[in-house]
Amino acid sequence: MKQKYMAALIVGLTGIFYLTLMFFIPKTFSFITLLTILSSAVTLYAIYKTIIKRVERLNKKISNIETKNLFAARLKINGSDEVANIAININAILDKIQTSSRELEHMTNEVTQQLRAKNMKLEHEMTAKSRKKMVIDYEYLMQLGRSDELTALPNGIQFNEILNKAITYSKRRRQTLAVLLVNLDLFKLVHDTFGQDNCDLILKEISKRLQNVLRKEDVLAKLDGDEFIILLNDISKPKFASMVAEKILSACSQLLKVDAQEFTLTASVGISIYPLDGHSLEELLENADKALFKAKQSGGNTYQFYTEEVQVEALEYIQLESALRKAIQNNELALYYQPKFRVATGNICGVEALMRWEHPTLGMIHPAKFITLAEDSGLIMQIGEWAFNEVCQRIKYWENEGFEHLTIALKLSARQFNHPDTIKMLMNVLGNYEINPKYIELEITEQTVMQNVESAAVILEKFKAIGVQISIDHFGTGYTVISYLKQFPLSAIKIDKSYIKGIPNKPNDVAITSALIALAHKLGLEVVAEGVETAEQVQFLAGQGCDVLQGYFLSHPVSAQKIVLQFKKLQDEVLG
Ligand code: G
Ligand code: MN
Repeated sequence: MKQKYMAALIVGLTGIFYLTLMFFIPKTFSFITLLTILSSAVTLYAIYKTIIKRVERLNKKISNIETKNLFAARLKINGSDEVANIAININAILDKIQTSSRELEHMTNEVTQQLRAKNMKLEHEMTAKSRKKMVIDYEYLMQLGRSDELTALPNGIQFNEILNKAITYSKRRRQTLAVLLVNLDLFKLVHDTFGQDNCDLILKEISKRLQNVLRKEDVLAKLDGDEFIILLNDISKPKFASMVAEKILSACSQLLKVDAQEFTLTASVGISIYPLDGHSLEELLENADKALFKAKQSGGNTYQFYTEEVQVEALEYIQLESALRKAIQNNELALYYQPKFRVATGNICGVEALMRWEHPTLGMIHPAKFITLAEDSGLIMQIGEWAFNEVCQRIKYWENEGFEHLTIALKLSARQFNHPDTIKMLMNVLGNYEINPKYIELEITEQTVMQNVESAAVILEKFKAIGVQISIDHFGTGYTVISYLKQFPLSAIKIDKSYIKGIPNKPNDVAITSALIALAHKLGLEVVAEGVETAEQVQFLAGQGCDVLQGYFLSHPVSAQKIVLQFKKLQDEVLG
C-alpha cells in the first residue's frame, strides 16, 4: 500500500513539475508531457478515492459497533495519521461507554432485584393480612351464632357440640362426666324489681363467679334467661360433682350490689351423670332438668342428683368434708409410722409416716377415704402443712432420744406437689426446726410425676435444693418416661405392693419386680419394696438385691408413742 502511494506521489510530482515547465516554457510541451500530466491526475484521483474509502469503512465500523453495541469490536488502526488519532479517541470514548454501560447494567440489575423482593414481600403481606382477616371474619361469624351475646360464654348450641364430643371421648376412655344445670331462684322477682339492665349486670357477675369455681377443663355455657349449664369432664366418682355444686351455690349466694342496694340471690342445681343417668346428650339434658325441678321443689338453694343413691352418697361426702375441716382444729388427725428395714444390715433405716383420722363417732378413717376429699376441697394444703410440722418435730425428738439417722418418708399428694405454695411451706417449717433436711424423704407417686414431666423436673429440683430426699411411690403402676427418671434428682423408688403381692407365685409379678430392681440399680437409685407380707417375699427380694423392705410381715404402722418402743426391739428381732 505504501509503495503504491510513493509511486503515485512520484508520478504526480513529475506531472506537476512538467506542468509548471510547460507554463513557463511553452516549447517543452509535447504529447508525452501531456500523457504524464494525465497519468498524474489519475494517480491523484486514486489516492483521493483510497482515503475516502478508508474513512467510509471507518464510519461503517463505528456504526456497526453502535448498532450491535459490540464494544469488543474495536478499531484497529495503527500509525500516527489523523485517522488513527480519531480511532484512538473513538476507542477511548468506547472504553468509557463500555464501563458506564456495565455499571449501568449492574445498577439496573440491583434495583430490579430490590424491587422484585419488595414486591414479593408486599404481595405476601397482603395475602397473609387478607387471609387473617378472612379467618377472623369467619370465626367471628361462627362465634356469633354459638355464643351468648351478654356474657360471651358458649351458648346452648356450642355446649351441645362440646357435650356430644365429650360423651364420645368418655365412652372410649370409660370416664365419668357430669352435667350441672344451674338456675337462679326467683329471678323473675329480681327482674320485676330491678329491671332488664340491672338483670344483665347481675347475670354477667354470676357468670364470672361460676367461671371462677371451675377448673380449666370444665365447660360453662349460658342458656336462655337465668340458666347456665356446666360440663365436668372426667370426674372419678359421681358424688364428687357435689363439691362443685356446693361451690356454685356458695358463689351465687355472695352479696350482690345494684344501685347501691345490697341483696343476695340463691340458685338451684340439677345434676346428671354419664353413663349412669344416660348415654346420650338428650337423656343427660333431660335428666339434669328433672333433677333441677326436684331441687326447685324442695325450696331451692340446693343441688339434686338425678339418681337418688348418688344424692345420698354425695351428702355423706359433703358431711365428711365439713367434718374434716373441723378435724384439723380438733386434733383428730394423727401420723402413724411404719418402719423400713435395710436388707444388708437388718436394721431399721427409717419410717414412712401414714396419716390417720380418728373420727369421734366413725372411728379410724383411712386416708384413701379422705385424701381425695381434701384435694377437692383444697383442705389438702392445710393438712399437708400440719403433717410436715409433725414430721419435723418427730425427727427433732428422736434425735434427742438417740435415734438419729432415721429418715421419715412423707407423701405429697398431686395437688400439693403442683401447688406453688408448697415449696414456701416446706422452707418455712424447716426453718422453725433445726434439723438436717436429709432425714426427710418426700414420696411422690409415679402418676403425679409423670403427668407433666417437664414441670415435675423443675419442682423436683426445687425440693432437691432444700436438701430433702425424694422417692417415687407406687413405682411400676404408671407410665414412666425412663429418660426423665434418669434426670430427676431422686434417691429411691418404691415398688408398688400390687407387684410384691404376686411374689413368689405369679410369674409376671416376679419378672416385673426383678426387672424394676435391676432398672433402678442401673440408674443408681435405691429400691424399697412396699407391702411385704410373707417370709418368701423377704427371701426373694433379698435375693434380687432389693435394698429396703416395708410391710406387715416386718411391722404394721404404729403410733408415735409405740414406734419408739419398737425401734430397739425390732432392730434385734426382725430379719435375725
Ligand atoms: O401404697 P401406699 O404407700 O399408699 O400404702 C400405704 C398404705 O399401705 C398404708 O395405709 C398402710 O397401712 C398399708 N400397708 C402397709 N404395709 C402393708 C402391707 O404389707 N400390705 C398391705 N396390703 N398394706 C400395707
Ligand atoms: Mn407408699
